[in-house]
Amino acid sequence: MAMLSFEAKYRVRGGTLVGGDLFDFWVGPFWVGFFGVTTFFFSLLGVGLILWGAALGDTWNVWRINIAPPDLKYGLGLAPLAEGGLWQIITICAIGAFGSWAMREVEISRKLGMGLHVPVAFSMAIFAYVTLQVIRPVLMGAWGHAFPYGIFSHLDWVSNVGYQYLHFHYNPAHMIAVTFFFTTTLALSLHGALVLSATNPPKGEPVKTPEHENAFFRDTIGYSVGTIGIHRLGLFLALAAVFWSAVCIVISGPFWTLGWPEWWNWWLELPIWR
Ligand code: 07D
Ligand code: 07D
Ligand code: U10
Repeated sequence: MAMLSFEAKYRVRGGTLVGGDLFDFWVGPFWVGFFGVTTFFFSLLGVGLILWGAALGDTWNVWRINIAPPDLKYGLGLAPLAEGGLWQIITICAIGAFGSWAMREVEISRKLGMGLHVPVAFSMAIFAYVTLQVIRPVLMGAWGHAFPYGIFSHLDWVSNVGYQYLHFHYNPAHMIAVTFFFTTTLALSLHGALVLSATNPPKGEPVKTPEHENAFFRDTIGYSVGTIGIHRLGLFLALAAVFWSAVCIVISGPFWTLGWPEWWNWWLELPIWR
């Protein structure tokens, strides 16, 4: 495996939280670490169990493979392997693998003397997943409320749960989440376009600087958030999108059981209309 010229400088020991020097080595381009081993273990076991679940099912069509959570009658108990038990162990493996991956990012950040922004960001995705698969089902009293593992089947779950609340677009936290997702893509496209426009001037012209970038937005909208600011904003927008997603689903069921359009009755019931 060829090493990039600068890699040797950064391939130094240290930064580990668990295992000391024991797992402090590289395999090809990948740094291993204690949490690399646990990621590897949980991923392999999880994928193996998914294959087992697929073998028990009635299709090898990748779009239609489905490993469902236990029936609601099992509540928060353990289910037989073929009736949701596999789903339960796969979920443990998934949380183990995602958590290990985040911890591996922490160790690598420490090794390189960097901030923990990347693992913090990934933790927000894990939080959304745990909200869907653990927090909400526990609040509702059954693992059967979680989503199934399958490409089309998880889409069916989203649609069915959406329609259980009549019109999920009326969920106010879903509105906030969707707006943050849209704003994230707007911000990234503006940033990508601005940087490329500054670094790719017409032939013969010098490459432009952040001063030009600032000036472009000051001329256009009267304000520039700045070169570090746009990255802070991007991270905030993306994390807020996922945070509000978790909120929108955890309130559906545990805290609001009617259709979401009815939530807006508070508006009609304001005393000012009386
Ligand atoms: C581009 C980084 C790479 C990651 C990829 C995903 C697997 C699954 C497993 C066959 C942006 C790898 C996929 C390992 C294979 C089996 C058992 C990330 C990038 C390429 N979804 N979802 C997809 C997951 C949920 C929803 C695609 C995962 C919720 C809708 C892919 C999770 C809800 C649509 C996928 C998860 C939901 C999708 C593309 C976990 C609300 C689509 C994902 C662990 C969040 C789209 C057929 C992508 C699609 C799609 C994976 C959860 C809704 C299969 C791993 C329950 C509406 N989801 N999803 O690019 O085409 O992500 O579906 O939580 O339209 Mg989903
Ligand atoms: C959960 C993914 C976590 C992933 C992890 C990593 C691997 C490794 C390996 C590639 C959260 C996995 C990694 C497996 C891969 C390799 C090597 C991310 C997660 C940890 N909706 N809706 C959302 C929109 C409607 C409904 C969120 C839009 C309908 C329900 C987002 C529309 C109805 C739920 C969103 C729309 C409905 C949601 C999803 C438009 C259906 C949820 C993003 C334009 C009839 C879900 C927490 C997210 C949610 C959710 C957007 C329409 C129902 C805000 C834009 C009206 C039931 N919807 N939706 O959460 O909040 O990502 O989940 O119509 O549960 Mg919605
Ligand atoms: C950004 C940026 C920026 C950059 C950038 C980027 C953001 C300005 C400077 C980065 C962005 C990009 C490159 C753009 C593209 C990225 C995306 C679109 C995001 C999505 C990414 C993907 C889809 C790629 C996903 C790929 C992955 C996750 C890699 C897959 C990895 C593996 C299969 C290996 C994982 C490694 C592990 C688990 C750790 C180490 C393990 C090994 C090496 C394996 C060997 C194992 C061992 C030695 C341990 C032994 C294991 C044991 C004993 C357990 C076994 C147990 C059993 C029971 C078997 O802003 O700046 O530029 O570039």
